[in-house]
Amino acid sequence: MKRRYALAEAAVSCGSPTRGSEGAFDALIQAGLPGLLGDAVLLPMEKLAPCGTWPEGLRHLDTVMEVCRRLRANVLTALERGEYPVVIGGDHSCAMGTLAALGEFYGADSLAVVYVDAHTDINTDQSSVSGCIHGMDLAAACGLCCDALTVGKNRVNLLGENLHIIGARSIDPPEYGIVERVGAHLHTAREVRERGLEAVLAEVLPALAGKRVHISFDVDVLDPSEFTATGYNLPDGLTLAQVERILRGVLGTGQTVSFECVEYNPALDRGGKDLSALMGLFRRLAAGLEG
Ligand SMILES: [Mn+2]
Repeated sequence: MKRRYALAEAAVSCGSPTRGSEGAFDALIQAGLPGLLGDAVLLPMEKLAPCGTWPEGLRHLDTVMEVCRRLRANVLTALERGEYPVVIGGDHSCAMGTLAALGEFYGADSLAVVYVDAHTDINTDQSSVSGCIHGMDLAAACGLCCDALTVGKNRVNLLGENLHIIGARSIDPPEYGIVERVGAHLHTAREVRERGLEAVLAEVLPALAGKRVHISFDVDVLDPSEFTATGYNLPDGLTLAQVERILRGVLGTGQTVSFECVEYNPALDRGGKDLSALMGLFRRLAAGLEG
């Protein structure tokens, strides 16, 4: 039986240097996303006060963690009601809230994450140069960060071997070491280009067997020729068709338990071109979000 979708808002942008992605949920709702998802349940979030000046250290820690705590509670509510969470960021720091709920509900050991992103987001609070928390969510999920970045009662402790990053092309030097240390699977945009996407998927998809899978899709994985309404426009990205193929392949395993789309910034979307692209992608995937 099809589960009902729960569209959960993660109204946070100050885990990143760019304001505006906290408006993505409202933009997608207005564009008709709930209808596409069979009249999804809405789990909106009260917007917190705008982030002020740029603090030192872990940037806007309190705001980011407050959003993550609220998101964790909302995602848990959806899971307990038997709904299928679709989280709309916000910047990628919200993944800490989503993964806290998923780890708690399903058990971290049985959880795999397919992370489609131009970045690896696996800096710890120690290795990060920028202090931006949206670059630390995977390290936090793997239990590598300080307690201040723990969302629920306990760390998630996702196993690195269950982490599959696809499309990365902006990776900080320390992140390579962290990826290797935790045993995560990194498939860079360059690898996708050189070996072909099908070769990459032929490794990723079988490795998901027996797991419950969370898809975390950062729109900045897309090439700027097709999508620019996001904080980073990095050349040599993936095409919309490639992203659709990845998502369809992972959804096709029938093992996905949740989906997350982050970093769309409507404030940077002149004429709503990228909103249309994103809605098109959702439309083509809607039937198969549950696999
Ligand atoms: Mn990113």
